[in-house]
Amino acid sequence: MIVALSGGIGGAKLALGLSHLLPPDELLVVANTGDDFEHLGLSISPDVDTLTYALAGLDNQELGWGRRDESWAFMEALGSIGGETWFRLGDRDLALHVERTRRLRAGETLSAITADVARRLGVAPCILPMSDDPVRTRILSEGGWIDFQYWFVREQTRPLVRAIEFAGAALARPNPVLMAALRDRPRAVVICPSNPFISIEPILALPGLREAIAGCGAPVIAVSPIIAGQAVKGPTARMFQQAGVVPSAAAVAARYAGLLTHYVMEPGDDATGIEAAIIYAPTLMRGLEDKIALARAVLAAT
Ligand code: FO1
Repeated sequence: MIVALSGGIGGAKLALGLSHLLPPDELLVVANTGDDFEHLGLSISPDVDTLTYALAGLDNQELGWGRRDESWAFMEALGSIGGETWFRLGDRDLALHVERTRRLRAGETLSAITADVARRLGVAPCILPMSDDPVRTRILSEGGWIDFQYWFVREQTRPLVRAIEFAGAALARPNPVLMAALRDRPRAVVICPSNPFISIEPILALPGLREAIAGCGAPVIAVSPIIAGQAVKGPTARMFQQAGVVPSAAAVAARYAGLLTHYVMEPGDDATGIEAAIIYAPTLMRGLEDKIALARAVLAAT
């Protein structure tokens, strides 16, 4: 079993590559749920959905989130009556949100709903929320603590990040399916090229998870989301700068200190100080071929 820890866009790309090389029952993709929130009365799970849509071939590649061939009648109608439109839910995406919210309220777990939706959309590998208990990433900026999506989407990541917390993580139970997979000695644990601060560290903050990964006896292979000091997408590089650290592949590896056996990074990037076997491979994933090639480089270390 390959256990892949993932946030949204970058992680979903590698997960798709891995899904082309592995039998479905040998890939477990663990989704960050720290980005989840309640909005317009709906339960939103962005990273779970980005993974689901990507593995179903339904993802919106321009936006990097939501569904392809989307229409926005609901948002337009909502705006016309004065509703909140800063967080955009497309009409087709809305169906998933309405249905997930209904099922959660009826007492089903996020894991069960995610698995059922994925199956209905034709996704074969398992997409697993990191926990069925609520964990909420919160950002401390000049104005105080705000919920992640308010910082990420409404404020467009502009407020300076002073601290990050994963509210609820200390009491959340890591997904038992994930813990069982780690106990069963997986073929490898893959840390996808996602933002370490806000996509991977909420997963690693779950009680016992770091220890379970470090002790699982398998290679732990991270892929750098930084190329030549720049993030492929999103605020990763700026978050390092705000923490007083020069953004680099090595700076990302340092966030995973003590966990990694292998580190996949862009040819030409500086590996000085990284305590893991270095695998140089192209990490920019434009088309499907790039995603599969990177997945192949990752699996070659196992
Ligand atoms: N990101 C945006 O930048 N703007 C949006 O309006 C937005 C809506 C949205 C709706 C559903 C969903 O699953 C994701 C959505 N995202 C949006 C992406 C999301 O905020 C982030 O990409 C992740 O939380 C970070 O991984």
